[in-house]
Amino acid sequence: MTEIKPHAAHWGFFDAVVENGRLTGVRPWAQDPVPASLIESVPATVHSAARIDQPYIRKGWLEGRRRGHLRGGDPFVPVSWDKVTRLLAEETARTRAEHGNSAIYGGSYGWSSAGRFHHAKSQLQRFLGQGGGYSYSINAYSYATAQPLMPHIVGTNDIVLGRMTDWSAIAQHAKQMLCFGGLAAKNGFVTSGGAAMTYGPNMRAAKAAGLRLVNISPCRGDTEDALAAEWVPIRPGTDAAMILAMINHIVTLGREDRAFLATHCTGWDKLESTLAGKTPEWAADITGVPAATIRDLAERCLDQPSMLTASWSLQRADYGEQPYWALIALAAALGSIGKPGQGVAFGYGSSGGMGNPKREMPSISLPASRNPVSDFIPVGRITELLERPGGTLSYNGREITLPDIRMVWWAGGNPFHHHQDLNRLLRAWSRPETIVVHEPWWTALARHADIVLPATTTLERNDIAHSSRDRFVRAMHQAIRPLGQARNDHDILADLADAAGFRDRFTEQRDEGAWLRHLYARWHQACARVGFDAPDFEEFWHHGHVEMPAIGPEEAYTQFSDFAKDPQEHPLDTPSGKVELFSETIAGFGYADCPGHPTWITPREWLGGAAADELHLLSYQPPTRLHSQLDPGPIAARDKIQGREPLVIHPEDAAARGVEAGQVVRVFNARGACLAGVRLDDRLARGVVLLATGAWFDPLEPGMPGSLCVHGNPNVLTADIGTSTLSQGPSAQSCLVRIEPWLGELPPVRAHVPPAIEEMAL
Ligand SMILES: Nc1nc2c(c(=O)[nH]1)N[C@H]1C(S)=C(S)[C@@H](COP(=O)(O)OP(=O)(O)OC[C@H]3O[C@@H](n4cnc5c(=O)[nH]c(N)nc54)[C@H](O)[C@@H]3O)O[C@H]1N2
Ligand SMILES: Nc1nc2c(c(=O)[nH]1)N[C@H]1C(S)=C(S)[C@@H](COP(=O)(O)OP(=O)(O)OC[C@H]3O[C@@H](n4cnc5c(=O)[nH]c(N)nc54)[C@H](O)[C@@H]3O)O[C@H]1N2
Ligand SMILES: [Mo]
Repeated sequence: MTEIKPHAAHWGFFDAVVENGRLTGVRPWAQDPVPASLIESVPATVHSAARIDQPYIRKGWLEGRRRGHLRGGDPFVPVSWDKVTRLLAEETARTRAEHGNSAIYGGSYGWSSAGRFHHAKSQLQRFLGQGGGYSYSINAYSYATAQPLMPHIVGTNDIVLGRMTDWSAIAQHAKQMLCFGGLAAKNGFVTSGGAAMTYGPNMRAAKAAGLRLVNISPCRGDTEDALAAEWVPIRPGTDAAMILAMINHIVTLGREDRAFLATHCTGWDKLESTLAGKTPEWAADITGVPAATIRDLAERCLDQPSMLTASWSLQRADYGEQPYWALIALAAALGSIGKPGQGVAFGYGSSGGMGNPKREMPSISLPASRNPVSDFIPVGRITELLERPGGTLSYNGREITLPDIRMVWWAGGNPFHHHQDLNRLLRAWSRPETIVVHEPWWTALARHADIVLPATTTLERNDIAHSSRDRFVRAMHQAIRPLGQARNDHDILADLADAAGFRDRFTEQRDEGAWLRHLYARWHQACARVGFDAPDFEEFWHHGHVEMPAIGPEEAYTQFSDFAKDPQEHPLDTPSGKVELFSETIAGFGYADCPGHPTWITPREWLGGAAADELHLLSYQPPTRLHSQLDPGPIAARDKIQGREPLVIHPEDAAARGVEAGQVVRVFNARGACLAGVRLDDRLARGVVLLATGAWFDPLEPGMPGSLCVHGNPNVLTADIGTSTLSQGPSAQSCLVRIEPWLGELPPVRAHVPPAIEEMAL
């Protein structure tokens, strides 16, 4: 019997095809003009050999090899749910009693799944909060540098991740859009919790309305061909220099918008005094962009209504504040901030739904619990947290004391995917006494855990998907029964809450069905308050989705338009109420790596300081997956070269190193090494190589720091250094590597099969 079930993932809405209890296929959601392109990988991933069939405990942990022992090399011992629940409840209570609640790290960063009820991280943090608290993390890997910065400069983070100027406003009013880091089509395959349908159509509509796009990026492919963008190749990590030179040129022409700078900005004089010498010629040497091009672009911005944007990748690099702050300063000098469809905002090309025209509507989420612990880290400082208990860390004007972490608990994220310098993480990972992981798959994180709890995938449970970035709420119907002994994160935690005496507080005495109705009812009421009459739950569940009303072109939103019209009446939420081109607050912190105004700071690793044989590695987001998710699926498999992640390189750079297309190379630097398969692309700037994130970390000798990753995870190569003292963000994109042909025998990729399992009497 064939059944069709409405479903959703971060990679879009789809219908699941189920035959005899097995997920056999997926169909695009009929209403989606751009069918979600990653869904083909869902069935093979759900039924992958890498699924965790039952709970396991690391053998070494059972034998007492805990604090101070490297993880990743031990076999795992199968245990029953009863046993593991009892053991874990005891271990949690012991940790809290002996070391305090802050000794549990529950930051659990990661994307989890699209459903809002079974969102693993939210479930875990609700449980840990109610149980006494946990040390946590703030900010997201995506834009961790921008998050602390923007409130100082423009008083809001909406300019990076919230409601920003709509594409429809850009289409109506702008003639040109400068896109630092491009608008990579593949990034639109993904919208956290949403439909994947808005990204390309919004850009193409703007292009059709006459918008001219300029792709300023090392990679020509960062704008899709249909947009016919002009390509300005630039050296990675140097955008701030180019932008400052554009401002310098505008000042040289005497064409800066003095009135806007006086009424809407503070600190222009100070910034201006630092621009001397930052000429287009100066920037040409740094960026590789000809001075004439820099001048021409600046003049075109003066002559035509322009929108400025930069991808999030620019700030995941050394001193990533600088290009963002400089771009705001450029928009300020043009006087374009808040003019219809003009100004500046970030991330239009970084994820589906950015700048998608829609009305602000209530969202659906699991109610959080209070966390009694106040210890936290900026998210990218996880290794330092483990390395330096009791140490201090400067961050955004404060001194943070790092708690002494004894227990790490992760559900719905994967630091052995997302974190930089995995060999350093591996060493630091030996510090806790106990590491607990909920995972559907034997990911690198599960392999480096002590207590491994098999979680269901979304196909094995009911849920509701929703994103603040599109107009849909989607029903996610359970399609198949849980595989093996997998359980829902909520149920796992409810039993642990039971053991600790707070089941009812955790579950609020609701089961899955009651929770979904409850979350939907709260949303339904909130919608009624803003005048939207949503269908009742039964109708929604039966129909499969709710569509919220679209907005017409006359309602197109321009961010900061009120402020632009009347800065007295509508000041920004900054100390001056204006755009801060010089920030007394930031200057007052006294950080040499982030002074009080945007500037150019030479990156630690970049082509300008590289040896002749070094290459700049950009570990960008994968076209074939969401991060590490779906790596066992056919889309990722087809793209790999001899089973290794492709390394994209300019043909001449490859030839200079004696390597050819299709060959496997060793990519290396002082921090680590991995294998990758060579793919040639002459649409890439010379000296730059691309290796997407997300091939599952597969060390040749598991548990040995420095071991070769045979699969191609770039995070064995990236540096784990905060972007600056201000934001302490991850700086993955500042990374030099060398490559050489791999002449030895090719080691097998074992990432997608379970690790060694050993029975043990308990
Ligand atoms: N070098 C480099 N590194 C990077 C980046 C980069 O550009 N370069 N980008 C960074 C960015 S922007 C991000 S956002 C991060 C992404 O990092 P993550 O969000 O950590 O990556 P994911 O692979 O999405 O990890 C989600 C994990 O949750 C698991 N999971 C899914 N559903 C469930 C569930 O229902 N229950 C449980 N228990 N688990 C579930 C998946 O199996 C997967 O292992 O990576 C960062 N790392
Ligand atoms: N298919 C797919 N889409 C995704 C994701 C995924 O895993 N898969 N992940 C999602 C997530 S969590 C996030 S945070 C976003 C990230 O969104 P982004 O950060 O925008 O994505 P990236 O692919 O890292 O970078 C985009 C482009 O920036 C260019 N670039 C890198 N460094 C520089 C530089 O110094 N200067 C200039 N000018 N250009 C540079 C690279 O050529 C790269 O292709 O993507 C989201 N979209
Ligand atoms: Mo991200």
